[in-house]
Amino acid sequence: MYKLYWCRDTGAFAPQAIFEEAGIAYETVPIDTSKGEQHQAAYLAVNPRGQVPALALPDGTVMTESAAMVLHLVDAHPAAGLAPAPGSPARAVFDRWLLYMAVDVYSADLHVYYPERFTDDPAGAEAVKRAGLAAMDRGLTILEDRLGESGGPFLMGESFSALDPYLAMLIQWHPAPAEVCARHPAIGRLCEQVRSRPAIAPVWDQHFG
Ligand SMILES: N[C@@H](CCC(=O)N[C@@H](CS)C(=O)NCC(=O)O)C(=O)O
Repeated sequence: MYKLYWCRDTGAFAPQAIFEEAGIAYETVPIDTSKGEQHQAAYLAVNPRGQVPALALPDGTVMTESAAMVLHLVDAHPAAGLAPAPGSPARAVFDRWLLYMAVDVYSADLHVYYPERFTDDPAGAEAVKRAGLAAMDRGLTILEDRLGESGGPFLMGESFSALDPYLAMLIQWHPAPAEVCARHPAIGRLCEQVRSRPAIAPVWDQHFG
């Protein structure tokens, strides 16, 4: 069985949303980041970077990186229909937006959450945070434009995919998610669609409720 090293309000939401949507059996191993458990030896043996999530596959292989987990799970469980077929042009589009969100927007958010990690000048932390927020806002504008181009309501157009919970998760980490949704109505509609999906709603409450 899959084993998801888990904490509420973290990137563990992305693989967990896939497990629930696809009806895949998994167990969670709680790692309380508010207590610093991600930096304790037992967890560092799983993920030396001290970040949540981590995912142990049924054969024991351990993965880190939420976007890599998404790619692995959608390919390992194609019947769930959460991504276009590998190698197809639509899949290139899917990969593009998943990587954009993980590399650009998730990273920008980490600058907002942990500004002191990105400067050796204690007086510079506020500036790092502002720059992270500005980068996040630029990224969200690009994603709103993508929803316009796809025709929505989802990042892949009419089809819900594993991209959509990933974007909705990033929005919840913005310091002002309601303002983001008001400023970017297509993103607001997408968040509502994700939040209200029967399989995802309980996971949403666990993480963001
Ligand atoms: N690139 C990683 C980032 C993981 C990450 O930064 N996780 C945050 C929670 S969302 C974390 O573990 N924070 C605790 C810490 O860094 O000390 C991924 O996509 O999985």
